Amino acid sequence: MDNHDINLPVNEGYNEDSIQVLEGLEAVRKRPGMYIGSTGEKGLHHLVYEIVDNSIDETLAGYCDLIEVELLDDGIVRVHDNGRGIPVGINTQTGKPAVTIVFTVLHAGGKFGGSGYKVSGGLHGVGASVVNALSSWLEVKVYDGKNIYVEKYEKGEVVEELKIIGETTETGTVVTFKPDPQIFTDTTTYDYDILLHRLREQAFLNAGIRVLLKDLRSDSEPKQDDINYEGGIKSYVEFLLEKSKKDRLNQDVMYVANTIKDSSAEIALLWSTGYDTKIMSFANTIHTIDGGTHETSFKTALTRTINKYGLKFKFLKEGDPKLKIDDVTEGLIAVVSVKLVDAQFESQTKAKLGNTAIGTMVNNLVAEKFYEFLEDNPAEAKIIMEKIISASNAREAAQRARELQRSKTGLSRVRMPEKLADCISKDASETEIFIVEGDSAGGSAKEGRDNNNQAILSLWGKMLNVEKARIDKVFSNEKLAPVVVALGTGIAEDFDIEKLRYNKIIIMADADVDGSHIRVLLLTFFFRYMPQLIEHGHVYLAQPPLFRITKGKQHFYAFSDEERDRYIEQLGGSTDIQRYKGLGEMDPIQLWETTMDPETRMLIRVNMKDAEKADEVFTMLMGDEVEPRRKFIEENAQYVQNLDI
Ligand code: TTJ
Repeated sequence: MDNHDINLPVNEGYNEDSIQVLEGLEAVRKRPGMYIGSTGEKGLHHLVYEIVDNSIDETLAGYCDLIEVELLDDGIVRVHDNGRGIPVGINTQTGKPAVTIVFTVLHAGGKFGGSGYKVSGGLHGVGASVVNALSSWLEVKVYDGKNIYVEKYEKGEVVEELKIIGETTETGTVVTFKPDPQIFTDTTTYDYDILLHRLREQAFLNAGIRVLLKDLRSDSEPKQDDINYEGGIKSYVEFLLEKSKKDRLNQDVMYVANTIKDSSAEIALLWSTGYDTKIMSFANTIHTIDGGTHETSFKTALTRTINKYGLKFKFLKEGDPKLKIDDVTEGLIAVVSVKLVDAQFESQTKAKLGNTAIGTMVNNLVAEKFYEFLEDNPAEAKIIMEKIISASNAREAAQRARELQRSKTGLSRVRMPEKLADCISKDASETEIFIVEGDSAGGSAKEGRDNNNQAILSLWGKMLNVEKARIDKVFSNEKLAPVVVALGTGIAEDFDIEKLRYNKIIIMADADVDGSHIRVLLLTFFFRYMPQLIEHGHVYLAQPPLFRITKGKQHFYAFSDEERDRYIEQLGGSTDIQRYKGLGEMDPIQLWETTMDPETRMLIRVNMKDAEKADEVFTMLMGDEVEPRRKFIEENAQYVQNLDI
């Protein structure tokens, strides 16, 4: 879609007579909040947006290709564009120049009560007079290709009437103003980054506009940004992806757009490999933080379309549970931008769009064009469908797990898992739980521990075939259910760190393939369902030794080949070396000495990076590609001293 189509002036005959006079300005200084939201920092910055919006309208009409915003000393701002210039001719209704009316009459606008443009941002283009009223002084210069005009105001009133001050061949408008410190009592200092953020947003939403933002204040470093995105909202999605620090799931940003009469809708979207959802919606370039008809329609239409495609192309079977909005939007980054005449804003913050017709338009756009896109790009569609179905499976499993958990907590006391050998202390700040794979290792750990503050949970059941298992299946398999019950926190939305029953959660597994699997599985599970555990540093990996070196009555433990060789050398040979193939080979005393005794053991605290890595390995292990899986198993088959996750 060509953005430049949207904002053509209503009629070519738009001129000084198109301006209608509606009401006076006194009200603005009396109740500034009514017009700019607040007189704090937000309101102060709003003044700039109100002025710049006028230049953007001129750009979108196709008459202007550069807007400069300069921050000067004393809180003064200058906005300069190279458009046609505000009309200076006399308006017949009032006998005043049109430009004077623009700056001195509230709600002055073009014909039909609008701004002279079909679609306009800001307060429908009425903002110039509001800015003027709230400024100690304001000066407007108009270049009309022949003459340079200037008019000056103080607190909204004309102090020097429009006059010619020179000749020019150029066209454009320059507005310089100083926000009134009597109104903006909190601050009159502009924040460069706030302006940059908003102007960048505008540049994304109006593909092709170019804004130069300059900081020329003597007390700050000279700064400048040249903001221009030819890719429009597609560039916006790329920008949001970069900010999310996630990888893209599908290659290209998808883009669909439609224009019907005076309304337009455009959507850009991409899935990342992450789990968060980022949907930014806009109406007439105003960020609708509370969403509204356009955003709701987007989400429901997207979900319906994905379900339809999934059924038609056999990703889903008839009778499978329907994919939900939460599944479809997991990892989604999208920008929805609609432009329409007479936008209705609702909600407390006026940041929710209410027009129902635009919802229908967005719905049809997704149902038709996005569906077509999926049909035309089956490879991309497959990647997306698989991600969504995996999200759906995980959600359903979490749901089942929560129900299980709830039904258990419904009892007066939660029944602890059978395989938990709990500790005596109930003071969670000093307790530890060792999660141990395998009954024999569990047995040794149970005997060797300090039962005052150390609990042992042995995971039972068949060793899990991680390659074939999905995390949700694993959970419903009840492999992980005892872990959840023992920790006491609940998972996902129900997670409550206050309920954590142990300060340290220590994963104790062998240094072989099966051990790697259980580590990867547990860390992935924590990462996805209880990330706070890792964020708060509660999760650890135990470090069992690989060798026991005996000489006479002395014995030593080595955690690597190198360490073993060093001991042998130091002890001068004829030593007895025992190699531990697994935790199960250690007797309780050995296990305590080497791995569990807080005085001598080594623990590795897991951070979010480790967990993320485990999550990636898990995804790889579950995936279709055989080669990386084979490699992982090969590498891990030789055990590892350093972490294999
Ligand atoms: C309107 O249609 C006839 C030709 O001029 C059009 C117009 O008003 N263009 C225009 C206004 N360009 N730039 C502005 C403008 C720029 C600033 C910085 C501030 C204001 C209030 C308007």
